[in-house]
Amino acid sequence: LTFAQNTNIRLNQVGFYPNAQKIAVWVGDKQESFFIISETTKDTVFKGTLSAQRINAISQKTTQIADFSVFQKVGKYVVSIPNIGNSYAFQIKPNVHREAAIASLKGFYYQRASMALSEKYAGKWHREAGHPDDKILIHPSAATTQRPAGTVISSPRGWYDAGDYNKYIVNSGITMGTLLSLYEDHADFFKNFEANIPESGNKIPDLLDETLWNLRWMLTMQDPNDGGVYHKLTNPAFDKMVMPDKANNPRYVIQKNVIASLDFAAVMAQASRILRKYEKGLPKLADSCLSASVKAWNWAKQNPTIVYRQNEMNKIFDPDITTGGYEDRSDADEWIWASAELYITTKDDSYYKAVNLYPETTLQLPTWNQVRMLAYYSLIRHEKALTALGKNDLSNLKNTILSFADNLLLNTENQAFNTVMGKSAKDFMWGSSSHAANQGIALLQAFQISKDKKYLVGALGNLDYLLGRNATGYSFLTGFGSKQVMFPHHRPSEADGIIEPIPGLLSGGTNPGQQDKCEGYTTKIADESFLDVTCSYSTNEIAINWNAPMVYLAAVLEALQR
Ligand code: 9MR
Repeated sequence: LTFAQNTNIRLNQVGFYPNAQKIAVWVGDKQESFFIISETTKDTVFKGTLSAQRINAISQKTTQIADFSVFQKVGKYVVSIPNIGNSYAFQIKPNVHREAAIASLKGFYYQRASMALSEKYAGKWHREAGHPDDKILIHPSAATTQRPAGTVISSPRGWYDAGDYNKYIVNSGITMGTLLSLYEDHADFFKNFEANIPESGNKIPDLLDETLWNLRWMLTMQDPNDGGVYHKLTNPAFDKMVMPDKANNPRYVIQKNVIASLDFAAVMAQASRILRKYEKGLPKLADSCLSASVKAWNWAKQNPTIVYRQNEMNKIFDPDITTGGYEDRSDADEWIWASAELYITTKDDSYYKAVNLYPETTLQLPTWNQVRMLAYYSLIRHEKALTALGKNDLSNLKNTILSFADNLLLNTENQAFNTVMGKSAKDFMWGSSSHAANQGIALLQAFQISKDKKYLVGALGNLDYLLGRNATGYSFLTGFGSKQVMFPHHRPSEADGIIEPIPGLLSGGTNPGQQDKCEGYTTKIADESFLDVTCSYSTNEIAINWNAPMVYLAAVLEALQR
C-alpha cells in the first residue's frame, strides 16, 4: 500500500456488486500478479495472477486483466500491482450503483426549462428559472393559414437538449422512448426510486414524473390544426455560455416534418398506455396522448415526403436557423417505431399492417436517427398483450434480438478491456458513451428474453466502461468516480461559478472525429480521443439522449444485480 497511485490500472471507479464480475485492467508492460488491499486495514485480502497480455485492436497497446470476481467481501479496496502501484479506491457492496442511477435520472431535473431549481432539490446548483417559452414565434417555415409566421404560441417546460438550451422533438423521441421503456420493463422497481425532485412523494413514480415534464412540452409542439409536429423550439443561433435566465433571445418553432411527427406519435402512444394507470391523478392525459399520437400519425401519412433540411430551409426562410439539425436521412425506422407503439396501445391490426415492420436491412443500435430497435423491444415486452397477428412474428423477433446481442458479446474475452464496448474503432463516434449504454440495453433486453446471465455480465461490463474501465481512464458520469469529468460542454455547469459540474450528466465521451477542433487533443487514437475541456462539444458535451440509456443501464443492473 506504500505504492503510489497508478492511473493505468483501469476499473469502475465506483465499485462492484459482491456476487458479480469484478475486473481491473492494467495498461502497460507485462506484469505477473496483483493484490486486493483493504483501504481501511491495509491488509492484503486477495492475491491473483494477471491474465496473458492482450493487444488493443485499436491502439495496439497491451493490457492484462485482473479478475477478482471470486472475492466478494463488502468493503473499500485498491487493486495493487507490485512495482507498478495502486488503482483508485473502489467499493464492493450491494446496490453499489444506486446513487449513480438516481443521479442520472436527477440529471434530467437539472435540464428542466421554464422553472427555477430551488436549493431543496438542486443543492448548490440551484438557479433561476430560464426560458418561460410562453411567447414562441411561428417561424416562416412552419407558417399555415391558421398560424401565420410571427403568430405567438406557448410551449413551456421540456428539457434542454444538451449543453445548449434548445428543445428538439427528434432527440426527445428516443430519450422519452428509452425512459418510458425503462418504466415498462421494471415498473415495480420504480415504486421505490426517488430522486428528490419537486414531485417526489406524490403517487406517481419519479421516473414518470420527470418524463411528464418533457411530455407536456412535447404536446405543445403539435400544430392543433392539422396534427403535424414542429421539428424544434430554438433560438436562431446557439446562446453564449450563460445561465438559462440570461439567455433571452427570441425563440421559434420550426418546420413540421414526417420524422418529428412519427417520433412524437410513438412517444405519445407509449405514454398513453402507461399513463392510463394513473388516470385518477392525471385526468384525461392518457386520452390526450393517444389522440395526439393518432393525429401525428395521420399527418405523416398525408405528408410522407416532408423532411427537415436546415440548409435548404435557410435558403428560403428568415431568420436563418443554425442550431442542432437532427436531420435524419431515412424515415423507415420511425414508421416502424410509430406503427409498433400505436399497434401495442390500440391493438388495432391496421397499424401493424401499415408498414413493413421487419425489413431485411441490418439492425442497428438505437440512436436519435435510428429507432427501429425501440419498436422491437416494445413488441417483445408486450408479447402477451398482442393480437394473434403480432404474436405470430414474436419468436423470430426474439431470435433477432438474441443474435444481435450474441454478436455484441462475440470476442469480448479478447478485447483489451474485456468490454463489449470498444472492439473496433467504429464504436467511437459523437456520443459514444450512449453507444456503450445502448449496447448495454440491447444485452439487458436479451437477458429479459432468455434469462441467460452472460448478457447481464456483458451489460455490467459496459457500465464499468462508462465509470472508468476504458482507454481514457475517465469516469464519464459527472460527480462519480475518482477521475471525473470536470468541464463538460454544458452552459449551466460553465456559467454557474461552481467548481463541480452539475452531477449525474453523461459526457458524450471518446470521439476521434474531434469536430470541435479545440486545442489540447493529444491523440487521434479512436478509443483515447477525449478532451475534458468546455470547448470540446464533440467529446465532452452532455445530452438527454445519452443520459437516458445511462439511467436505463444503471437502474436495471440495480434492479437485477442487487
Ligand atoms: O448527437 C448529435 C450527433 O449525433 C451529431 O453528430 C451532432 C452533429 O450534428 O449533433 C449531436 O447533437 C447535438 C445537437 O445537434 C444540438 N444539441 C447538442 C447535441 C449533442 O452534441
